[in-house]
Amino acid sequence: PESSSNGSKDQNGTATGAGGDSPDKVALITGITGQDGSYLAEFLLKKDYTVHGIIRRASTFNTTRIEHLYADPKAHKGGRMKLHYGDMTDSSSLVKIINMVKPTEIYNLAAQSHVKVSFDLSEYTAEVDAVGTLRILDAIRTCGMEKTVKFYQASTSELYGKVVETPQNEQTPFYPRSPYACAKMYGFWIVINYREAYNMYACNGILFNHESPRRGENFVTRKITRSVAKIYHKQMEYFELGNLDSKRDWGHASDYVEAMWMMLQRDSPSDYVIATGETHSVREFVEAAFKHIDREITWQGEGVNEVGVESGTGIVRVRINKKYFRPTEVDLLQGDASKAKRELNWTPKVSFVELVSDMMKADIELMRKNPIA
Ligand code: NDP
Ligand code: GDR
Repeated sequence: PESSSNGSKDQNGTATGAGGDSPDKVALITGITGQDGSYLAEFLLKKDYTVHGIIRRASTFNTTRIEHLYADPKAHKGGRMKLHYGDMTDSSSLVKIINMVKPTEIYNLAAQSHVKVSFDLSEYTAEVDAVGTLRILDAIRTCGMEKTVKFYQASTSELYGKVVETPQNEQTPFYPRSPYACAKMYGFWIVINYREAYNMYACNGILFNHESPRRGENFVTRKITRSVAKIYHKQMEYFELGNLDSKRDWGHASDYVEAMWMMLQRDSPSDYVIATGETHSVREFVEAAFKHIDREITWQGEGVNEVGVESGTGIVRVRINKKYFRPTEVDLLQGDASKAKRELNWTPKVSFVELVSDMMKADIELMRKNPIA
């Protein structure tokens, strides 16, 4: 990572990026080191943006997901991706960075994004996900850029929480079911409030779950594909999960970052559901992952005692552990993205089976190269 002195400026103080690119396309991404941040950075660099990312200080490297962009000499020194230390809990860092890089678009992806962890870190989650969103909106105003910056907020299908109706669309009432969802609910409304109060171009993307080989290891899809890949290589015998019955509308992250960008390319801002429209249970995801390695799983027992047994061998591959259950669960998510189709011409390209297959292939390869990953 570079210090916050990167990003050259022209004589008017406009950030041009060290590569001297068009000042029209300068993106700032919070959460650039996360799953979505890495795909979005890649996408925007291909579109000739200068991309600035905010990273937080960690005791180990936290830039693994963007290393391939960073290591490219064309995208690193003298290139179009620049990293700056900052934090969503530190207003002054946000003001300094925005003032220096003069972004035309800001993508606010930074968050404590784990729903189960938010029950343990509820106050911190609110600091980052709720007040952090307010901080960055205020930083834009402090820099006098509220009329020029376009702002994307990473809102979430977790806002729907307890099922009121399916499929869920932009009109479906919210009923958040975790400290994470409550914090994101504040983020959602403060974005709308600033849009209405200050005429800012600010959008909420209500994104349903999206996954990829870069998904964090403790989200359920990646936990499953990593574990099944290890079982495939005989590095592991079984793994543990929580609630198998919750249903999610799972898409591919690479499709979803494109929708974020599309939301900021219109004449006027709005909020959009981004989803595939299909829903599958965690159990179905497990079955699809085993199917990818030509094994079948049958389920025995009831509820928390349920175990997944590999057919023909009798060996237990999946155990249920209560510790992975949440105090309050979101049972069923299924999105209706027809507004995004109509107004943005966005549709998902990757199917559920292709998603599972992409993640399985990547994890089989990862575990082959590095059995202790
Ligand atoms: P990740 O957890 O993979 O990435 C989160 C990013 O936020 C990381 O870069 C992380 O940094 C950064 N971050 C966390 N805390 C802070 C902080 N205090 N200050 C600065 N940066 C911080 O999430 P995803 O990429 O999956 O999701 C991106 C966003 O979209 C999140 O806001 C998430 O809540 C939201 N979302 C995600 C969905 C999904 O299915 N993936 C669906 C709907 C919404 P570090 O790398 O150092 O940890
Ligand atoms: P979610 O994703 O809570 O939907 O939030 P996650 O993958 O954590 O859980 C999905 C469902 O799987 C069940 N589950 C387990 N979950 C985890 N993490 N680990 C397990 O062992 C396990 N066993 C069963 C969960 O109970 C849940 O029902 C994600 C995040 O990316 C959020 O930031 C984002 O806002 C939403 O998606 C949309």
